[in-house]
Amino acid sequence: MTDYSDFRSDTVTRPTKKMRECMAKAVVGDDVLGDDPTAQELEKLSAEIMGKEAALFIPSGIMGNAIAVKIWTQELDEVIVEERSHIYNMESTQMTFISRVQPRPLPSDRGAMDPHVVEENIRKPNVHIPRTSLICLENSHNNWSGSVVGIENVRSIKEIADRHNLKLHMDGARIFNASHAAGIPVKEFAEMADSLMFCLSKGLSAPIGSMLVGPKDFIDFGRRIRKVLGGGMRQVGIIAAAGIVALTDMTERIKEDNARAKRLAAAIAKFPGIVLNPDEIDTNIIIFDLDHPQYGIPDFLEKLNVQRILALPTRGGIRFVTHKDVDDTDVDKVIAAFQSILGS
Ligand code: TLP
Repeated sequence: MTDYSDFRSDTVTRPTKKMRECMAKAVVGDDVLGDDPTAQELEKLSAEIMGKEAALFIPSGIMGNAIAVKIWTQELDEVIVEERSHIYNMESTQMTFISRVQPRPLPSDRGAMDPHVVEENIRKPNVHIPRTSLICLENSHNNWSGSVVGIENVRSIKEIADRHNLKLHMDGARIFNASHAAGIPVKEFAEMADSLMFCLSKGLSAPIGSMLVGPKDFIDFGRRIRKVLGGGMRQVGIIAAAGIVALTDMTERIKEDNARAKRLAAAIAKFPGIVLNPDEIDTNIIIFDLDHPQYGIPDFLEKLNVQRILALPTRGGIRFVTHKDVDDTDVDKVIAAFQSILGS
């Protein structure tokens, strides 16, 4: 794959040299027994960065979201989710499978649900219907082409949640992308959420892992649920060491991914058959549709593949994601490929 320009996802990023060095040197212990100092350091650092009481290192983003739903809900409950959200569409119904609760998907303006609509959809207590207990938001929003859900929208929804005694969980898989784009510290987004999950394994380039942050009793219970789900990892400091480098060295670099996506979007939007508004690209994800007499999405992806460019078919068309392991040369290669396939 080395000669490919791989824009399928920021999950393809490889660990940095420093990550590998720190992994090799990591002091480890049995984390399930509570004595891996490196995992504990990563959890402490994550909690500090997000301004929360505690944090839990989890193997994947989905497990973090699943633990949060499990803790904040009871069977027979309902969870308000945005209709294109990852938690609703791309987590193989973890919510119903693990927590036995029902999602209530709501429409949005590029990921931002109307607070009034959210409030209208909170169920009134009644024996026939589920109880609403949780609202989930996603920031940045993957399936809305990496859009940022603005802090004012998040704040309004949090106020509603508080007024109705509901919890708010944020899927912040790419919260650092959202934070840079909005010019708002991650802490401010986290403050609006009772719990937040963010990924180390995406733009931050760690090989594995995500973090769940929230109140101490929530995280203590989360640790038990992680174990039950098979996520108790033993000498996990080896991986946590890379996570520490991700948080200390890699968060500022995320700006470059956002900027590169804007440049790429502006260039490819000009080609005939590309349905894309480049002004809507806030962060590192570009989703565009194809309206071309000659090519459907599979043919177009195949043409790109021949030129050693990888992208993903997704809801709404084709997805390109910028990240550490694609640079300006890769972006130029994509623009040249579009030129050769589509003309001008
Ligand atoms: N997203 C992956 C795929 O599932 C599509 C990707 O390549 O973008 N929340 C959001 C918003 C995500 O985008 C993802 C991963 C997750 C949660 C789940 O993270 P993992 O893959 O670590 O379980």
